[in-house]
Amino acid sequence: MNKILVIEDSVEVLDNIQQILELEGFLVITAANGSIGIEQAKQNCPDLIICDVMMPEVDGYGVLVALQQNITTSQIPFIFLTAKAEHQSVRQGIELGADDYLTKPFNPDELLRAIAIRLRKKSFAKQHYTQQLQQEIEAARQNLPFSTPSLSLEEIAIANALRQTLESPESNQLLLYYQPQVDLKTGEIIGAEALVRWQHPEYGFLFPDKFIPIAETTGLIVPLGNLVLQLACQQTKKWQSIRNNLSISVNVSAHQFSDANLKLTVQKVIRDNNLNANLLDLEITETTLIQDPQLTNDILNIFRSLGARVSIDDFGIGYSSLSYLQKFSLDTIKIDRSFVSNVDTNTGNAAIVQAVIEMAHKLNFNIVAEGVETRAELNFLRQHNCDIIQGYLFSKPLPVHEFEQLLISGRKLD
Ligand code: G
Ligand code: G
Ligand code: MN
Repeated sequence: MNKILVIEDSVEVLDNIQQILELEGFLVITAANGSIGIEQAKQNCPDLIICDVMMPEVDGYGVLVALQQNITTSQIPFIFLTAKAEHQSVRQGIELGADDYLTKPFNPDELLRAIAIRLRKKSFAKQHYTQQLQQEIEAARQNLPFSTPSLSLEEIAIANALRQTLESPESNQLLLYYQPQVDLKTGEIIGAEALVRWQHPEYGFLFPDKFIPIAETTGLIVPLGNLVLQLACQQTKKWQSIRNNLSISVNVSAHQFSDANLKLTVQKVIRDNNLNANLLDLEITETTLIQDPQLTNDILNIFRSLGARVSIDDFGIGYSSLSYLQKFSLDTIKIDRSFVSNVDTNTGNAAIVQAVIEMAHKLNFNIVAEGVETRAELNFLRQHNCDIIQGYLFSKPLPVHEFEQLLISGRKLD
C-alpha cells in the first residue's frame, strides 16, 4: 500500500484530501504544520508528499529545503499546493526540486492523476533497478559450484539471507559507511572509502568480515559489489555540493575483477550518476592483481580509458614482488595498517614505511597510510612526506549522515 504524507495547515483542506486518498486505498499520514511534516517525512519515509506552500512558520519551501538535505527524504516525490496559479510560487517550488504542483481548489481527479504519475515514475525507476539486480543474482546462482563444502550451515544461512536482501534492495539493509581520507598537506578531507555494513533484522549489525568472504564464495559479491558502487557514486555526486572534488574509494574483490560485466558496470555507474570519473577510485588488493596478470592489465587499461583511478589496497602483506608496480597502470598505494601501527617506535615498520613512500613517489604514485591511530604515527608520516592518511585518529568509518555533518563542519586535521 502506498503511503502518502499530506502537510497542510487548513483543517478543512487536509480532511478533504485525506478522504479522497483513503477512498482510493492509500495510507495517509497528516501533518498540521511544516515542522511536524518534516519529522513525519523522516520517520515514516512516505512514497509521496503533498505539501501546502503557504503555512505559518515553516512554509512549503522550508519543508522542501529541509527534506532535500537528507538523502532518504530528498528522493521522495513532492507535490505542492498553491492557493492560486501564482507563477512566482510555482517557479520557486520547482526550482527547489518539487516534482509537480496543484492549484487550489482542485478536484479529486486532478489530485489522483498527479499522484498516479509521480508514483508510476518512482516505481519504474525502482523496477528497472530490481530487474537488473535479479539478473545479476541469477547469474551468480548459476555460477555457484554444485556443492560448496567449505560453507558451514551458518554460512549457508547467511548466504541465503544475503541473496534475499539483494533481491529486495528497498529494504535498505545494506548500508555504506564512509571513512574520511585526509590530505596531509592541507589537513582537509579529500575523499572517503566506502565500507559496507549489513543491518539484518535477526542477525543484527554485521561487519563485512562476516559476509564478504561468503559473498565471494557464492558469487553474490558481484551484485553486492554493484550495489556498493551504485550507492557510493550516487552519494558522492550529492556531496560534491558540500565538498567539490570529494573522491570515493570502493573495494573491488577478486571475483568482481574477473566478472565479464565489470567494465559495463563501472561505465554505467559513472554515467548514471554523472560523476566525474576520476573521482572514483577502485581499490584492488595485491593478491587480486597478480592472479592473472594479462586479465589485470586488460582491466586496468579499461578503468584507465574510463577515467577512473586504481589503488592497491593492503599493500605489503601480499606478495613481495614489486615488479608489478611498474608493469600495471596504477595511481595509489595504500600501505597496510600493520606497517603503520607503531611506526614511530617499531624500527622495522619505520624502515618499510619510509622505503615504500620513497619508492611510491619515484614511481609517481600517491601514498595513503591506512589505520593511523596516534599523533606519533601521524608525525612520522608527515616527516616522511606521506600524502594521505586514513584512520581512527581523524575518524572511524561513519554512517552517511555523520559523514555529511563532518564535511559540513569543515573540520581539519591539525
Ligand atoms: O571496516 P571494515 O571492517 O569495514 O572492513 C573490513 C574489510 O571488508 C576490509 O578489508 C574491506 O576491504 C572489506 N570491505 C568493506 N566493504 C567492502 C565492499 O564493499 N566490497 C568488498 N569487496 N570488500 C569490502
Ligand atoms: O582492508 P581495507 O583497507 O579495505 O579495510 C579497511 C579496514 O580498516 C576497515 O575494517 C576499517 O574499519 C579499518 N580501519 C580503518 N581505520 C582504522 C584504524 O585506525 N585502526 C584500525 N585498527 N582499523 C581501522
Ligand atoms: Mn580498502
